[in-house]
Amino acid sequence: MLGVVLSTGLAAGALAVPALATPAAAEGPELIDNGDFSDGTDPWWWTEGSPGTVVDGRLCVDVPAGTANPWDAILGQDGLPLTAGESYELSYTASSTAPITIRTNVQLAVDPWTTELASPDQIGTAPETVSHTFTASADNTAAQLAFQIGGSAGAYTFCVDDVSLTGGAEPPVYEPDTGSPVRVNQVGYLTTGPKQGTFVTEATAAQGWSLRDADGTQVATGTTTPRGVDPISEQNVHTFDFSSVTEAGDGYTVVIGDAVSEPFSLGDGLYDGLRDDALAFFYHQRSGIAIDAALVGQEYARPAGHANVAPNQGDDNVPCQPGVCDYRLDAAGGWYDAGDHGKYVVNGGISVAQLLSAFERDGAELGDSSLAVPERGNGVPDLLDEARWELDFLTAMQVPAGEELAGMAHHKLHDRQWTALPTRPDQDTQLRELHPPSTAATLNLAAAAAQGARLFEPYDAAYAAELLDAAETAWDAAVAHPAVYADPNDGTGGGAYSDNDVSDEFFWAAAELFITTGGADYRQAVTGSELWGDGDALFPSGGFSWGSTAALGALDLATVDNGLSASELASVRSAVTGAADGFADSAQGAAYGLPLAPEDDFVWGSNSQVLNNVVVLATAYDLTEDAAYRDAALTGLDYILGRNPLNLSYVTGYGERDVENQHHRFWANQLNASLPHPPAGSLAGGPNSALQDPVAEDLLQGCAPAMCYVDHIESYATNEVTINWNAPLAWAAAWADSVAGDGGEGPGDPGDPGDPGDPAGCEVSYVTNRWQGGFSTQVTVANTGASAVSPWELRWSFADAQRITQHWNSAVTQDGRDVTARPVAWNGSIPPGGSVNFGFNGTVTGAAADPTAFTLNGEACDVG
Ligand code: 9MR
Repeated sequence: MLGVVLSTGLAAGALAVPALATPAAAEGPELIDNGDFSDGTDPWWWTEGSPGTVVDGRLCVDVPAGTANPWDAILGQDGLPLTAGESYELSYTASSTAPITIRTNVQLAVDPWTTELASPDQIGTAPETVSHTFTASADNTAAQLAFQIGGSAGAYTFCVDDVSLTGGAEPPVYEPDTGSPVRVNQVGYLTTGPKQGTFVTEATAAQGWSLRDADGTQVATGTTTPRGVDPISEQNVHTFDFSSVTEAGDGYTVVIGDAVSEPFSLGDGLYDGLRDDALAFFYHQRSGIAIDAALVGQEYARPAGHANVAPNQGDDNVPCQPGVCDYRLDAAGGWYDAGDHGKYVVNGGISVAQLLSAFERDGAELGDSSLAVPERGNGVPDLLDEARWELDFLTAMQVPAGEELAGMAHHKLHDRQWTALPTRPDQDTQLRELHPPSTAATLNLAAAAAQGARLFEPYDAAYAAELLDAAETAWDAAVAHPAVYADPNDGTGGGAYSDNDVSDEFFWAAAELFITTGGADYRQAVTGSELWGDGDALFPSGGFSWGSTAALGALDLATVDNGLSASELASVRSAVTGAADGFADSAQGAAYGLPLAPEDDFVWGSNSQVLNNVVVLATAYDLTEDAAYRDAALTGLDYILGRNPLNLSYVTGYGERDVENQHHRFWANQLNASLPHPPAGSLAGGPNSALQDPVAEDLLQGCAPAMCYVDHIESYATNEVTINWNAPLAWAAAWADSVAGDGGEGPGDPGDPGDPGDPAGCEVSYVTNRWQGGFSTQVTVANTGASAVSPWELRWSFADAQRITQHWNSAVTQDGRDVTARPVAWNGSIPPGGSVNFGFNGTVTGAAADPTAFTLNGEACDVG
């Protein structure tokens, strides 16, 4: 028979009374998650050195000999909501292999750890049920239950089961504050872009809307279009469209009846700040380097994390998990993945690749001294400096030569146990460990390093060669070990990021290696892949992601100069435009303009799925200049920035109703007011209809898919920040900035005619194939000068009557015999030592000599 011990908490200040005498406490809702350990150990945590495991349905913690204080070994659970004045009952059943006195505390989860309950409880060798009641003295959205079980000379095992904390008022049903029913992009709209919004109303008939400027003056009117019940929000909605208004200004509002939208701007400079802030996120997330107040402001400065300064273990000499390897790696540096301090090669690969792609598309705004990074002014574009921080980490995770699985990459490196919120990176005491290599990680490394190699080539050829060597070694290792998968259950102390289908990673890595090297084996791996020619496999409808990366390869093959034949190029480009057609249709059909197919779930990180679809749409626009793609890409950004069912901007610092409590161990202001909120430009993961964390489970039952989100720091499954989510935000913002002012008739800034960059030395190769009545020409323009030519403009005159009828990789215009070639969106800059290729077809009869004189930005070029 179990003994029963009943008492009241010390903080309640009363003598022991039977729990039955306080029925109100017992009647409240259950606040402990997984108190019977039927779901394993989550979300319980314990201190290092006294690990817990589930044994026969109980959680058992091995406490080593010689702990000095009760708090030297703790088993705890966070996130317990308490209401001042309400009474609570805590109960549990526990035993210990040696009799001990523990301290059972319900307390503030941060210093000064103020207790609501603090009870010394005797635990014997037979299981006994212990019960306490207490009255909370203060409101606390996230209190902590801590069993302090240390403080004895000997070693013992403490086991606990059926932990329950009930009481408090039944929490009111959570009703999100959605503000105005008139939903807009709270940042604003590009002057020549689409301008649409959504109105939530029970009305079924069209309503009048008016657009007001900052003075309240009406500048346009119209009527809404009723759209019925929107499936993602289950709201009855109308849409409205004021695209015809192009007058730039701030403080616009849309008014419908007595409802007024949040204010927004019309203008073309809306996205450059977001681009820079979204990129600054990566500097903030750097491991192994102090975050400098001069670059980020005092609030966000912090000491270097995991730099081997106590109490950190340091990432410069990291062992493997027991049994995985017997060497150590210096894997200092890199970016922390998210709100945790894990560093993952899988997720690091896609993140750095998307930053590199932003640069590869249009590096004009991402050059040296463009970002707040410590390497400003070193002659290398700042985006590449930031990327190098992660590329160095990825290559450091490679298994050394001579070891088993040499050349593969360890899947990840992280804490042995989850750390509590908040924990600043330099204050993390956990052991850091390398987890086994995986094929997916190895191919992430191969792809990202191959892309990095070609982009670093003009700036640091030796480093480019190192990257390429690492990439080729990784590729060979992946080919030799094509099915080494990460364990889906390896999720303690860090995320699992497991992925048992690596055909997409093989395609992506092969594509990057082929673009960089032109190698025949890589070409074969691209065109011989089961994914080649399968648009649906390359571009899954829910959006590409860390686990589905083929699109990264396909997008680069479609836009970056490479050795595919014209018909192969056409095939991969049509996969891009085919996918974009689907997303554009979805956006047009959706009342919130969302480029996500209605049947696709709102998954963990849904905002990044939206943004990755924006990347596909934007690339399709770059390729075709079809305004339908641009418009859908921009309405995708509208959704992220406020035109959504919750009327929230999911980017901190942008929009009137921006989120600010994302899950993060340093930006944890919600838990400790001395810590900052996330910095401007931090994207929240967004709605996740699977309710995969305790807060979401508690608050969001029954939510409509796009409303399964809460701006709460403990809701890690809806409200975390992550490098692979901020990367497409940065890409999309950079793209939107570059097409601002573009009316849809041509690509934006990179080729802006009439504004050529500085002249530089150049050499032109001009090769023509003739046939009866026609010709096809390939041109290579090499920059032989010392600085980048951006944008560029090549001119020549035909001696004869050639007429250009078709062109690719350049905007070519002909006026009589005079021809001008300018960049398309992705080749606006020719770096020193770099070149651009483009081509055209034409018609001609009779003589057709090749031109022999060319000027680049007004300066004569050599002809090679
Ligand atoms: O982004 C990841 C998401 O796709 C998965 O469903 C989820 C659960 O495995 O994990 C997410 O990644 C988290 C990672 O495991 C640990 N760092 C934080 C990441 C974002 O929440």
